Amino acid sequence: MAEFDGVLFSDLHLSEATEPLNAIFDAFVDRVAGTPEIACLGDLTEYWIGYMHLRLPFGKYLFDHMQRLAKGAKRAIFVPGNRDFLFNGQARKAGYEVHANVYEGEFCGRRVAFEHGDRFCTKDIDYQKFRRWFRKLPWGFLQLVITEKRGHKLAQNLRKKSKASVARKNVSAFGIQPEKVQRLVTRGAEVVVCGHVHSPFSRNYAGAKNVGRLMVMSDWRPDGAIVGTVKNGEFRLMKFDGNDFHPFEAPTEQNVYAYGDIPRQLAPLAQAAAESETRGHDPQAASTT
Ligand SMILES: [Mn+2]
Repeated sequence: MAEFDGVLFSDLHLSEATEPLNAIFDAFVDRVAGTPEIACLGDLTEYWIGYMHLRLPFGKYLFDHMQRLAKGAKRAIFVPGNRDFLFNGQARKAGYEVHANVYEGEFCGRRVAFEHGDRFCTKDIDYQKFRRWFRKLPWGFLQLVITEKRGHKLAQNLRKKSKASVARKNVSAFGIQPEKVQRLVTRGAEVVVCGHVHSPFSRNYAGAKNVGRLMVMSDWRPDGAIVGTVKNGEFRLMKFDGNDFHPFEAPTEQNVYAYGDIPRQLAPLAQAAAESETRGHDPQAASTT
């Protein structure tokens, strides 16, 4: 019997160059294949150029793993991030129901809303503009006319630019803002799960008449990932370290998340350090925060 009733994960950022993470993903798939309900909430890959990616050994590897997870499940959900929404077609083929922005519905017997999380970061204006522009491009057409080689090059260049902007981010200005989470809770979500900000935390948000819990998963790192698990209707953030699932005491506020588990008392220090580093390197960031 499966260890959990449901499993959720996001922000793996896998590529052929991320061997330690791919090894953790191998172990993860071995461990959770057969789980009845599965949800991948985006940024599965560092970048994805569409069906042509399947010609690479890495593309095939990824597709096979995702398919194995979906095959063992009665419900498999894929909500893409900005790096992998061109995977949507492949996700459908692999057995996932694809929700472009949000899945609102039932999961493991609870009313849930699952998103990648970028739409919650409403103060991140540059990113929101980029997202709208990027998603509106005629990708179906571009995939037909751009050669495979040019596709990889183009996607890699876009990634380099976006990495530079991620390095500048600080939590208060670019993190999750409450309004859109509250709206989902008002519409009935008991549990809201997302990724995107790479900083795991969990807290309650009040809707009109009800309260819902937001759970934010981490990105994948060489020491493991904070993922979501469900057992008997109870959603939990847990750490998968490449072997086992461990309890994870999630902070209640969004913070900078360093390698390993940061004890709660140290989290504000980690944030202050990250922010002063940002200010030191980027005079523009100092003037806007
Ligand atoms: Mn991500």
